Amino acid sequence: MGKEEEIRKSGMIERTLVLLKPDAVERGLSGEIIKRFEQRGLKIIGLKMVVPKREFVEKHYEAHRGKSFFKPLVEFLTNKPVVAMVIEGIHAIEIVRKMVGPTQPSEAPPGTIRGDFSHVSGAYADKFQFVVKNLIHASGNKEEAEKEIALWFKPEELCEYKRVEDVHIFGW
Ligand code: FUP
Repeated sequence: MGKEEEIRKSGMIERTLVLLKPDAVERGLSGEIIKRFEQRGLKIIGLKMVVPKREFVEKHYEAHRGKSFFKPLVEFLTNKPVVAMVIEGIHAIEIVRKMVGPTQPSEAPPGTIRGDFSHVSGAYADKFQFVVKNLIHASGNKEEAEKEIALWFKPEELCEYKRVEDVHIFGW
């Protein structure tokens, strides 16, 4: 077995789904956010802009069905531009979540994507029945990542290629 094959078999090279939600796209932040993942050395292996239909958004957020924010949340993503991507890297699921920051932007530390580009609080959103506009979605764990990648991307939409950093990841 080659070294890369052995490393991939360990499960440490993960894939995660990231969505730049309509507030990120409409604020022109897509490039800035994508840049952060690229400069961290994470590999973008799938990337597209989509305008999802209601049923599709409901499927994505199925786990939140029945919660008070479900309807405004689904509404917010329905028929609006979303940039979807699949990111690959060592422990990518946890690393991307750390880069994204906590759900409530008001709690998100500077340096995180939510903490640098948004500030709305959960209390504010709840009081006026808004969805918390926090720019970005990232899969929470391996099971979620697998399900979400399969929902948003066909296998042939994912590209395998080498980044120059791969020599440091799979080599030496
Ligand atoms: P996250 O994993 O950080 O994206 O957050 P969740 O999966 O818990 O929530 C999904 C989305 O629902 C959030 F991005 C914003 C919205 N939400 C609210 O509007 N109000 C809440 O109290 C919780 C979540």
